[in-house]
Amino acid sequence: MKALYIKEEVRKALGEGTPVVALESTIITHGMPHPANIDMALNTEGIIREAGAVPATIAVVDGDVRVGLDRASLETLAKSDGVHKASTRDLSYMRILKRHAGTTVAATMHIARAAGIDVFATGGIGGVHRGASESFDVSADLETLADTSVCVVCAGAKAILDLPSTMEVLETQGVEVIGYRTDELPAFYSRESGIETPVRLDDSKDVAALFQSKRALGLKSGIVVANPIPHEHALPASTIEQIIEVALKEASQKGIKGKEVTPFLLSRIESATGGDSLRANLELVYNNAALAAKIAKALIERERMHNARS
Ligand code: PSU
Ligand code: MN
Repeated sequence: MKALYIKEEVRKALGEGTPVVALESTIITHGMPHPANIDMALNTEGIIREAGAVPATIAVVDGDVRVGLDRASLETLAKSDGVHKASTRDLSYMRILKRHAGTTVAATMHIARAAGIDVFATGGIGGVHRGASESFDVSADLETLADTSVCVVCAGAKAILDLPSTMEVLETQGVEVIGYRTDELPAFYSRESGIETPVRLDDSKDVAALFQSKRALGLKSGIVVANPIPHEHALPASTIEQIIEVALKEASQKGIKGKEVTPFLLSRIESATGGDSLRANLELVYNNAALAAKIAKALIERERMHNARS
């Protein structure tokens, strides 16, 4: 049983120094409904290709950990009801059972790093849940960011989470949170959270430089690039907050726990906002994919310059 199945196109790109961008798959299997999910997956890969990089969507297919998926696998993941959600601790179990699973940010980061991919685009990262001081519900995404050297491009984190506590944990773990062309941590559907980002960079080349500098120092944690949703697609934070409060109450009444919490809240927000939040979600993912491709290209450029000098 091979640990990783890397698609030929991705393997070739990595060998030749063509930029590669990893993509997660829980967003496909548990983050949005069909058929919006398959459209999103294909469009996101298209945006990365147009920008001159190679997309590598990561998932578990029939128990195989795959880096780079063909269209048939993407469709299987997008369509089937019985697809699992795999974070880091679920990966080995999914392999033994030969299941299909979407990989979370944590699992995708781990696999990307093992495959030699430095840049990863997603929608939003997981974090500290509201009420975590009672429930201990903190996403494994944060643990993995602490010890996995990957650049994660996202639109911040959803306000279903406790954003100030999430920022505290990232600080403890040595994870830079870079506001891309913003001083404020974006909150997924909206550009505002009221929380300042510790670092602001306005150029993808500077993001690449920071990431490389961090590696050069031997620092093992990842970095988060928080890229706000474009103005024209953003939703007002106050509308979303009201919906989240209702969804959180319902989750606690129903006793939703563990890895079911995030998908439950996401689907409630989706239905309460109608098409608006889904459209916003798609647009922010596309925006992140385009930026991730730029960062991946800038990183390769820097590596070339470095090798030419030495
Ligand atoms: N946040 C979103 N959309 C998502 C997720 C998070 O806005 O689809 C997914 C990501 O895959 C993330 C996972 O890694 O949920 C976090 O789940 P948990 O909170 O169970 O760790
Ligand atoms: Mn959790």
